[in-house]
Amino acid sequence: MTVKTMHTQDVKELLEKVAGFDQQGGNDRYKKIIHRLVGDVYRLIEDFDVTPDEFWHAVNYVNRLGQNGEAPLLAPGLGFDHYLDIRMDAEDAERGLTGGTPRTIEGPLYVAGAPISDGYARMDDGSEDAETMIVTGVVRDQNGQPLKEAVVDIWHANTKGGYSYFDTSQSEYNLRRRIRTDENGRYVARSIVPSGYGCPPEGATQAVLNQLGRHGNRPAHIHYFVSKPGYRHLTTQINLAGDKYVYDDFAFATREELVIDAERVEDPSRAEAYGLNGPFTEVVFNVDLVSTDDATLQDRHTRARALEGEAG
Ligand code: MBD
Ligand code: FE
Repeated sequence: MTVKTMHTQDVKELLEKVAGFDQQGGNDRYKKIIHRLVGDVYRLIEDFDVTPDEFWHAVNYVNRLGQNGEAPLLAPGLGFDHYLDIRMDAEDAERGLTGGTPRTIEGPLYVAGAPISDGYARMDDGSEDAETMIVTGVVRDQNGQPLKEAVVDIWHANTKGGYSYFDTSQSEYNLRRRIRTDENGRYVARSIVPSGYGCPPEGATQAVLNQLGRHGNRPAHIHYFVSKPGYRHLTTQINLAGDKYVYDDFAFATREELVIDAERVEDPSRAEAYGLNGPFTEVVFNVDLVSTDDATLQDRHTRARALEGEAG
């Protein structure tokens, strides 16, 4: 059927009441956004002739998405996180805040309050028999000068693509550390080479991706928050070159400057320099921060994160 009712006075009045336009209380911006959002969905129902069966299926889907805690996983799959990055890049350009290491999405799996140390940290708890990885680099300003005491907050998955805290089989803060750069701006992390991430196959996010003919995989990657007072907070990630999903990430986080070669090192003297006694994989990622006086740009955005405001 092709009935059209959106233009009627009934629907117009319904939408205005839904959005609280006839009420004194509440929040004006909120009202306008709800009016637009609900109106757009009504219009979608009309334009696609959505049946009641389809509508209630969708309502039930939203319920299941929340029950699984997957709303922040569906968001990057639908490109929202990357879209916000595109907007922030454009805003930075408008402010003249150009250059520096590019941002990319945070993702849903950060946990606040990881152990912090100076210069060096071992990130893995030794429980996995995995390739040792050294991740190292220098944090610099726009002129290439090293920045000491920048905080490099790193998190990544284990060899099964799982993240500690969310994967309760892992120890507390496994593969999560904060490292303050040394006098020379350097950080060194000893860890294990991560695997890529795949959305839970039976989950609500993968259910949508299946309908779109898409997979739910991410390449092997390492997340970074890098900050220092006086500089723009950087949220980014690196992808390990060669992974089959590097240019086919379901979360759209890949950027060319953030695809990093992982080098297999067999030279014993280079192993020894890191206190290792066998071959390892070395990943070098230097980070360039952009200076700003704007305090609001120096911290990560507020969002609900595990243990935010609880742990040290
Ligand atoms: C991840 O590890 C991730 O980084 C994102 C963006 C989404 C799902 C899992
Ligand atoms: Fe991730």
